[in-house]
Amino acid sequence: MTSQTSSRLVVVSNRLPLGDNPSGGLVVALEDALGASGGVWIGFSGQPSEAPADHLHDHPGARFRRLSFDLSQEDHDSYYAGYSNSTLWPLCHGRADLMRIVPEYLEGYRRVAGRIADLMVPHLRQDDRIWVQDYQLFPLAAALRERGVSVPIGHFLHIPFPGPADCAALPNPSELFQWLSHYDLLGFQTRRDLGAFVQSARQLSQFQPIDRDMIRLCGRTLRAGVFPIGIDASAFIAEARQAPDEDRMRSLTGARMMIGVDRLDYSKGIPQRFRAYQMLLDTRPDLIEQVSFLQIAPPTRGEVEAYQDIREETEHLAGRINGQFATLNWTPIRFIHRPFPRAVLAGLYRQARIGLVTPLADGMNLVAKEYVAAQDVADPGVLILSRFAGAAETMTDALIVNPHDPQEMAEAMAEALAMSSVERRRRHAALLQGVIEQDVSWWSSRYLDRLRPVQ
Ligand code: ADQ
Repeated sequence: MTSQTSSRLVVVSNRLPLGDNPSGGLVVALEDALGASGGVWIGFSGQPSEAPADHLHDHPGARFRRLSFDLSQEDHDSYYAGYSNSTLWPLCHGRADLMRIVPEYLEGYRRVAGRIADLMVPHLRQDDRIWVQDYQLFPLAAALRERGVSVPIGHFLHIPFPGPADCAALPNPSELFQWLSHYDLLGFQTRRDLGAFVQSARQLSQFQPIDRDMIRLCGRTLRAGVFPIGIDASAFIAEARQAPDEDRMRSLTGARMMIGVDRLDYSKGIPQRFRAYQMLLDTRPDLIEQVSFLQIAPPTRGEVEAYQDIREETEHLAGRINGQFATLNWTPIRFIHRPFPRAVLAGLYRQARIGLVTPLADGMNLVAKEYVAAQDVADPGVLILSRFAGAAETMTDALIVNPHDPQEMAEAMAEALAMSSVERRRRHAALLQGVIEQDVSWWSSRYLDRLRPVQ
C-alpha cells in the first residue's frame, strides 16, 4: 500500500473468514492492509440463529479484529438465499430467466444492510476507510450515509455487472443506481463490466461522465474503475512445487488428465464442458483411454432450486458419458463433489495437461490463474479459457473458446493435447508473467490507493 496507510481500513463482506487460520487469496491480500492499520473485518458468521447476536473476535496475536453477526433464518432466507442468490446472482450472470422476484426478498436485503450499518456505526472512527465487497451488500453505503457516516466508502463487485437489458428486469432498477451513488469508488473486474455499468446507468438512471474515472450518478460525484483481482501467486507456486503426484488414473493407465474445478453453479458451464468432452470422445476414438477428465465441483447454495437442477443435470450427463465410453481399465469422467485443501488442488492442477475453465459468465475466475501458477514451467499444461470469463480480458495466451459451441471446445481439447512443448512453454510463460505481476496484493493496493474522498 502507498498513500493511505495512515487511515484505518474496515472491510465488510457477506461472509467473515473465521477459524484459526483462514486462508484464501482475499484474506491474504487484505491481511496486510488490515493488519498495518489495526483494521476490522465485518461479516456474517455463517450461522442462521434464533437469537442473532454480534461477536467480536479478538485473538491474541491477530493483526486485525473480526466482528461477526448472525442472521435470523428469515433474514438469511430473504437476503442471502433470496435477493442475493435468487435475484441478483442470476441477473448478473445473464440468466434473468432463473431470476425470482419476490417482494420479501428485497425487503430482507434492505433490512440486513440496515442492520449491518447499525452494527458498524459504534465501531467506526473518523479516519476510517470502508471497503465493501460484492453484490450482497450494494445498499450498505446508502444505509451508512443515512446514519451520518461520511468517511470514504468503496465497493468492489466480484461478479459481472449486468447490461441495460438485464438491469431492466429488476423490480426497481433505479434503486440499484441510487445505492451505488453513495460510494466514493466503484471497482469492477473488467473493462467489459465497467462498460456495462456505464451503459446501464445511462439508460436507467441519471448518469454523466465527468473526467477520466470521475462520474456523476444520481446527483453525486464518485469514481469508477477496473481492478482485475488476482491470486496469491507466490504461495500457489510454492504449494504446487511441493505437492505429491495425486493423479492415480495417470499412474494406472497413462491417460493425460484434463481438470475442471468450480463451485457447482449454472454459470460455470459444466454441462457444456461435459458435452464437448463427449463430442471429443465420439469423434476421436483414438483418444479413448488416452485422456481422462477430473471435474471437482462441490455443491453450493443447495437451498436454491436452480442449484438442485444443475446438480441433477451434471450427474446425469457424467453418468451417461461414463456408461457410453468407459472400459474395464478407464473411467472417462471422475466427477467429485468434495472441496479439497488448496495444496491438494495445486498438485492436481500441476498434473493436468489441460485446465478447463469454461464458464458461461464469470467475474474473473481464479481457477484460471491458479492453474497457470501451478504448472511446471519446463513442461506446462494448456489453459482452455472461456471468452466469457473476466480472466479472458488479460489471459489472451490461453486457448480462448466459446463455451456454447461444443465443437469448438472439442477442437480446442484436441489442439491442447497435441500442442508442442515449445508452444506450451511460450503460452505458459506469457500467462504466468501476468498472474505473478497482477496478483492479489497488486489488486488490493491499486484499489486502496484510489479509495479516498472524491472532493
Ligand atoms: P467464485 O464464483 O467462487 O468467485 P472463482 O473465481 O473460480 O469463483 O473462485 C473459486 C475459488 O474456490 C478458487 O480459489 C478455487 O480454488 C476454490 N475452489 C473451487 N472448487 C474447490 C474445491 N473443490 N475445493 C477447494 N477449493 C475450491 C467469485 C466470482 C469470480 C471471481 C471471484 C473473486 O464469481 O468470478 O473470480 O469471486 O473475485
